Amino acid sequence: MPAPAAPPPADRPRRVVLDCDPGHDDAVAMLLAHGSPGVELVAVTTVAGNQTLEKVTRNALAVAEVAGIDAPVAAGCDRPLVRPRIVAPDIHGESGMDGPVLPAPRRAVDRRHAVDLIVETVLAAEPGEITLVPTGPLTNVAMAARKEPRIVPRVREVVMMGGGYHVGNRTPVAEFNVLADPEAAHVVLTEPWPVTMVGLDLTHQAVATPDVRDRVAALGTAPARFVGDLLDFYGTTYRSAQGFPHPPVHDPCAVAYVVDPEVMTTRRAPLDVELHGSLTTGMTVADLRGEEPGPDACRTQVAVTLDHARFWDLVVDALARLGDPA
Ligand SMILES: [Ca+2]
Repeated sequence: MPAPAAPPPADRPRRVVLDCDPGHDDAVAMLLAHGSPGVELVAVTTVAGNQTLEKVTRNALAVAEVAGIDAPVAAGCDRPLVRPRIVAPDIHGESGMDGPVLPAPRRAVDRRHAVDLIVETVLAAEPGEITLVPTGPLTNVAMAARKEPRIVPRVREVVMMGGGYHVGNRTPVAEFNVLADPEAAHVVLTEPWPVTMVGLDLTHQAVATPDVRDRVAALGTAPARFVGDLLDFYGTTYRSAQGFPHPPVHDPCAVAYVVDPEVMTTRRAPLDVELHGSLTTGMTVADLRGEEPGPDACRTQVAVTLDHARFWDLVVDALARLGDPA
């Protein structure tokens, strides 16, 4: 197994490609990445997931408009590698991002396919410079690794929102992003790059409590109002569809780990995904037996415990920094 590439100097922003399916929580992830001084959002790529590729790409462009994001937005795979497409209107609505009025994007989607943009971005950067943050099904990232294997040792790490080692949401044991394309998740988890799986065990701690909602509302800016409108809709569907009193805001947790690794604890564990179960397809399986392996023995880890206050401080601070870009 090749050694992970040397990390870039700590004083340089972490360069991130966000591969997403907006998606209410994907939108917050985009805003957190763009508003965090420690991160440079170099590209946004989209993948079919919460809704069709056409809808989630439109949503990504709308979020870019709200936040003044100039990074290219490229559309990727419109379906999983092997299985029929599933979408999540029960949580995200017919548009994939129901709730706020979406601004008409003034800019066009990038002409490149998302998979090509990921490959080009990683190959153009120094080894160890680019971090991939997938917050949707893993189709694009798996395709990129298969299309151009030279990216694998050049990626600093993959920090994915998906899976869970004790719990599912779409089924009792499977999380939506992994269940939507488990073969792609298998590729991503078994390539020899470092992977941090920010799964439901962690993200179910990232609930948008009323005090958080008040802090966002108090900012009074257009991006903050946009987030408030997102959380209004998302909170309602999460209550009715999943029985949560306050909604867990999954995707920005993965970005938060890149911004500030101290925001959560992690544990190293071998990881893979079930592809053949009659009850358990899409279940991510972490081997948590025995002593925690060291980084040389195991390049995958799972996120365990979130510092709730520190996480929401990162989100609110990022939103405050965005101001009113429109
Ligand atoms: Ca997502």
